[in-house]
Amino acid sequence: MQKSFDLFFVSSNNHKYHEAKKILDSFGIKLGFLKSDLEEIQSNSLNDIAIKKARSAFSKHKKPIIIEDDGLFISSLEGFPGPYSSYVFKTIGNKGILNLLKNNRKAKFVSIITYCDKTILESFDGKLNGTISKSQKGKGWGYDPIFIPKNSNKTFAENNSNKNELSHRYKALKKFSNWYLHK
Ligand code: ITT
Repeated sequence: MQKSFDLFFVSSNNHKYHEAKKILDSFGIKLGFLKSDLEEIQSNSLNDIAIKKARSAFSKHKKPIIIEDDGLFISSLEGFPGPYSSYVFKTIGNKGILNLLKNNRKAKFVSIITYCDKTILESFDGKLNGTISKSQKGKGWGYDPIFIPKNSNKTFAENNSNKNELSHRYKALKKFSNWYLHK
């Protein structure tokens, strides 16, 4: 069964996997899922966190894998929660973020996808600019109810019909696919 996959997404987050799978399907790459809680180092750099996560995922599973590390960077908060996005979502959540914001609501989502196998370790990034809404809108996971991508007036939770064609995840996975299919 597992033989039909090209590589595996190692993560504790089902939502990230489902979006990544759809995106890689569109590039003809079959992505399996290894649900796993990976130890995350404390660092100000998504890149460093992603590299450590990828190394530990490969040494645990011994198969070609990708991992993803994301951050929501809010301009008026000097980039907070950034590399701490997962922890901040679990603690103060969207409500807590909204309470911290005043007029400047600029933000960006960043994704780092890191591939690791026996001999290769390679990272790819994707960024999506947007704004933080004034209240939570729509039903969606993570920060989707408060993130409005640029050129839209709806949060990702209100309208996710084209999320997988423009998201930070899509942009990083597109770069990854170009590399992976030609390596
Ligand atoms: P891993 O096991 O893969 O690390 P995680 O959920 O801890 O899963 P991250 O460390 O990358 O993943 O955390 C980033 C957080 O940012 C994540 O938990 C979500 O709350 C949020 N996030 C990332 N991408 C998102 C998206 O497309 N839409 C909404 N929220 C997102």
